[in-house]
Amino acid sequence: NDVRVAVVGAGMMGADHISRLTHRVSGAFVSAIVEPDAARADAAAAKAPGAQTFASLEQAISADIVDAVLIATPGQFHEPVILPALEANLPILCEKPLTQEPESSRRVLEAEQKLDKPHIQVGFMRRFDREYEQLRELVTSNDAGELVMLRCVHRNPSVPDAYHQNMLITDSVVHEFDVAPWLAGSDVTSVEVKHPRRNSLAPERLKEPILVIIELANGVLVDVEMNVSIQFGYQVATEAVFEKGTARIGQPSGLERWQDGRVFQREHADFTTRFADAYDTEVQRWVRAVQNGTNVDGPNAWDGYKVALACEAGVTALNEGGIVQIPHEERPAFYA
Ligand code: ISE
Repeated sequence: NDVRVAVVGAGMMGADHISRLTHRVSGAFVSAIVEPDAARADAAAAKAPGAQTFASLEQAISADIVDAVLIATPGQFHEPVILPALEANLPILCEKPLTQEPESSRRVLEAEQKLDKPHIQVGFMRRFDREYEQLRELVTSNDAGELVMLRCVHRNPSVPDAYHQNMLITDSVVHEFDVAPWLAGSDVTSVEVKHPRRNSLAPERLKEPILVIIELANGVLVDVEMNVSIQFGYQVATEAVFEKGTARIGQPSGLERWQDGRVFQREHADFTTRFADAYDTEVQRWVRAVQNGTNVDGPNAWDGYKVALACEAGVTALNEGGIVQIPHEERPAFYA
């Protein structure tokens, strides 16, 4: 049977997932759109045949039309939606981050562990990007020797008005806090933030770009240039340094054009196109996992909690300076 998905939040990411579930993912459809902004809810429902709109998830659950929940609200609104979904025993795909602080993530873990198995997958879509997968295979194979460093650039052309300074960490570097340990097979142990000259084109409230230095338990060092006012386009790229060579992912691809004394190629404008295939794969695999009862096929709530710990250290490093350590925590058997 097709999975009846309630999508919570019909903003940029919610609308993108509604379109994906309606047109590109098989085995599921959008049965409910939960969105307090009625105009936005109606606009989204018009594009998803069979979807009803609700002001709260509880109402959609009471209508008995929900098998699984996809949460695409901003991070600070995740916990109040996750908890009733868990209470109703529903599988959840929660957009990143799980929650914004370790404390609320711990409440989520506690509620989830009352169930028979993990129900939450966290939407770290980079793990489903073909090139990230290839890089991970290269690390695991040891073909180029041991991994030594990851040099990451994470560049946005601009950010919305609601984006504030700490979001450089909690909304953006959050991705590197998930994907770097996944690539390297080792946990984050410390975070440091350096400030280069400020980009005068950044909104007044932001002091950026920043350079984030992340240490992993196995000695791999990760540096992230986090830049959200770089104007030219959306770019997420990594150079991996190994003992016997290097590898790069995230380079521009497609048509190259030579004209008027210049060579050029198109760059992405935002993450919905840069990671379109990764999102498709992520949601399709999640739907399959819901159908076969495993619920999760990707990063789980424990991974989300670890990222929340790294973000907390990252925010301290951003605002207070210094190298901020992250204490090790053992993964519970429930999340093995
Ligand atoms: C946004 O929320 C994302 O998740 C994007 O992947 C990231 O590049 C951007 O900086 C965030 O604001």
